[in-house]
Amino acid sequence: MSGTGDSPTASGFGAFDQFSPFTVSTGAVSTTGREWAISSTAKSVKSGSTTFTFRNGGTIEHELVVVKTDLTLGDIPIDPVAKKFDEEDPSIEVIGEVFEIEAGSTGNVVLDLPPGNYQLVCNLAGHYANGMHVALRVTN
Ligand SMILES: [Cu+2]
Repeated sequence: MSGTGDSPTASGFGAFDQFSPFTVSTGAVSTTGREWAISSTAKSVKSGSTTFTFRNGGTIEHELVVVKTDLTLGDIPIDPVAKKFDEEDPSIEVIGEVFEIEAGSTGNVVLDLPPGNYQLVCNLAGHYANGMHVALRVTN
């Protein structure tokens, strides 16, 4: 507690946002689903309001569910009868979704994303197990 307190440290610059090794998209993620894959324009986004665009590039109906989970991509447990995962499962948190849309259609949803690990998936019967999932990381 010396009296000569406030030594102004050299730069007035605050902490710059750190760079990510991944593609960081500012608040927008474009995805395309088909049999049997989902592609995404971003591997990583900043937390906060994010607009998801989902284009159904397949030949049957698909959906885009935004799931926050630390489970390995593709490893959300599937109910053998329903052939889909339970969206209330405590090991995941469904943040929101673009509800199922026709082939050739595009839908959007704006979601507020906390930081963490995510999977963007289609949870129609059989679709997740067939490979309709892609990872997304949400950073601070
Ligand atoms: Cu699907």
